[in-house]
Amino acid sequence: DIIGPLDEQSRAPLYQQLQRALRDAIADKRLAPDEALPPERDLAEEFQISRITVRKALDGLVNDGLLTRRQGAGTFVAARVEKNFSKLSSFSEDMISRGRTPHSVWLSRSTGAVTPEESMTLGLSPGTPVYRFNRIRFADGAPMALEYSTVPGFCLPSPEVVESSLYGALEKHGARPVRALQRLRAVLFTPEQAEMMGVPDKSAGLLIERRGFLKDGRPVEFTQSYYRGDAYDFVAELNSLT
Ligand code: 16G
Repeated sequence: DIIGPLDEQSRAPLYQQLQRALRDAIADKRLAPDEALPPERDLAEEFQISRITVRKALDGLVNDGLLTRRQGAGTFVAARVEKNFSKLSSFSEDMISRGRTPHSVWLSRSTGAVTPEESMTLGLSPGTPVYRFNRIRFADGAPMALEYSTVPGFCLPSPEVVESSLYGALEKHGARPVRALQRLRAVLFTPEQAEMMGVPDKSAGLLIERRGFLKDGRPVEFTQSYYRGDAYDFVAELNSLT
C-alpha cells in the first residue's frame, strides 16, 4: 500500500483526502520522483471513489507541480521541480508542499537606500530606506536558486526579522504581497553564480523578476530569482478567454 488509506474520520472532500494521501506518499518518498502512479481506474477501485474524484485530485496536484502527465503514458511524480508560474507562493511554501526541506544561506542582509533603478521599478521616491536580502536557496541540501530581494523599509521593523522565510516575516507584519507582476527570462550563470549553484560554468538558468504589491497598491518587494535551468519547469493552467 504505497499510497496509504483515506482518513475515514475526515470531513474533507474525498478528492482532498486523496490529495493528502498522495502528498504524504511523495513526501515520504514512498512514491519516488519519476515513478508512475497506478492508472486512475485502479486508484478509483482501491479507494472506492469515482474516477471523476480521482481525476479532480490528480488535476490539482498536476497544477501544483507535484505530478506530471505524459501523453499516452500516464501520470508520474514530477522529477524536476514544477513550479506554478502564476501562483503567489514563496520558495519555502513551494518546497514544503513538495515534502522537501527548504533552507537558505545568507549572502547578505542589509539596510540601504533605494537605487535609481529600484526606485523606478518599485515606484519609490529616491532615498527611500530599503532592506536587501540576498540568499542561496536550498531544497533537501541541494542549491535550487539564487535570490536577491529588495523590500521597502516600511514593510518590516528591521531586516533581522527575516530568518528563514521572507513571506513568513511579511505576513507576520501584515505586509505579505497580494498581487505581483513577473517577468521570466533565460540567462547564463556567471562563474560566481555557477559556483554557488554547484553547476558547470555558463550553465543555463531562468531569471524571474517579481514585483509584489500590498492591497493598497504600495510595493512590497522586488526580487530577482535565478533558478537552475536543469532543475525547474514552470507550469501554468490557461483558460480560454470566453
Ligand atoms: C519566491 C518568490 C520571491 C519571494 C520568495 C519568498 C518567485 C518567482 N519568487 O521565490 O519573489 O521573495 O519566494 O520566499 O516565486 P521565502 O518566503 O521562502 O523567503
